[in-house]
Amino acid sequence: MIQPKIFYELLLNHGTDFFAGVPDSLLKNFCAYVTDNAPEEKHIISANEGSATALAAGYYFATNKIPLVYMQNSGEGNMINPLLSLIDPDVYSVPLLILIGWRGEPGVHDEPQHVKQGKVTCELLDAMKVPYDILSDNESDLPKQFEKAYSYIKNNKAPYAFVIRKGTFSDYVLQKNNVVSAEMKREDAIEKIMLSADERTAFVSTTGMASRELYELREKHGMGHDRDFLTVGSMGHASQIALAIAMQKNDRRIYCIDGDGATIMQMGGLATIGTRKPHNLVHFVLNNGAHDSVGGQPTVGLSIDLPTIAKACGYEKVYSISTVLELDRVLSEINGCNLLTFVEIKVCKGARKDLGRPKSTPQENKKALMEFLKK
Ligand SMILES: Cc1ncc(C[n+]2csc(CCOP(=O)(O)OP(=O)(O)O)c2C)c(N)n1
Repeated sequence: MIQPKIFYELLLNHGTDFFAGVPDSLLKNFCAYVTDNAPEEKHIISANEGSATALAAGYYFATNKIPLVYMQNSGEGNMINPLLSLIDPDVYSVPLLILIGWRGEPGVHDEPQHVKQGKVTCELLDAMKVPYDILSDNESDLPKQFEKAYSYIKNNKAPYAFVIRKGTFSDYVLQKNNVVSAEMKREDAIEKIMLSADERTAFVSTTGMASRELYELREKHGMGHDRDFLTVGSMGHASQIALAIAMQKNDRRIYCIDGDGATIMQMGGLATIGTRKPHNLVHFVLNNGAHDSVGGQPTVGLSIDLPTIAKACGYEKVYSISTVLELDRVLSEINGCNLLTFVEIKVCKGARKDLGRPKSTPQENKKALMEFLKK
């Protein structure tokens, strides 16, 4: 295995001292090391992977140094546009090192949302003519791999990727683990929302642990899963799925359970919702100020005022709450109200150690929801 410290120092030795990206579970030890050790002006946890790519370009224009962008392979799609229309040698020709966590690597068991992305991770790089190497998990191989990567990047003023397999980095525990002082855990808040909704309400939940928790809470209460759409992939898009359902099914309520990282990743969606104003949509954002599902690295969720942004986008009712009492009050108020609503709930980081994963397949999930919506 590779110690994150060794890898980080090799990057510095090759002149790379700027890091931008979105955290990933496979890169979590490296991301945590960078969060703790890179100076603040040299590390940006970006809204999405496309933004990270553009930040890297800006850093290069200002310094002439080779930046690094890190991401889960789910983020390759978000990166493609700036990679091909900004970074590419046919356009501005920006030297760049990319780290890609390889979820769903063929032959390695993973969740359904990673399977297709895992199969095409390297093919996408091939199609974009970005050369890559699968990073060895043996530290003694690194100097050679770095040599090859950096000589390509420098000679061609072009991007090069390291694809990172599961288990490549050894453990590193995030020290800057900001504590959110809130009464509830994400799962407590989801349980209250779930139990407060009438039986015709459909739920659309976001990527990561929120969907896993909703699934398990339905099991715990013997409620079945047909009214939930679990957005297991497609980070940041749950609210748009919810919007379109709400507009077509305006005789029932739609509850979107979102995360702060996901909301910020595709924040433009708030403007679309706010201008459409579906009266039957309630958008809950469980704000723990972190990418909790992939290691707890910070988001800017607690440094910005999400309810004010939602209000400015056109949401009619907005709340920001952090206690059980407030949540109870808001949930009962919402029940009698027919206005587009945004509820920020500040929750603490962390999840149960024994949190499971959905047992039904995405297609079973979709079929059940579509039947439910017909009723
Ligand atoms: C496009 C994309 N980038 C990165 C990921 C990896 N990922 C999965 S969940 C998650 C964090 C989500 O954070 P947030 O929405 O705040 O919810 P939390 O985990 O804190 O509950 C990330 C980064 C992904 N699935 N898709």
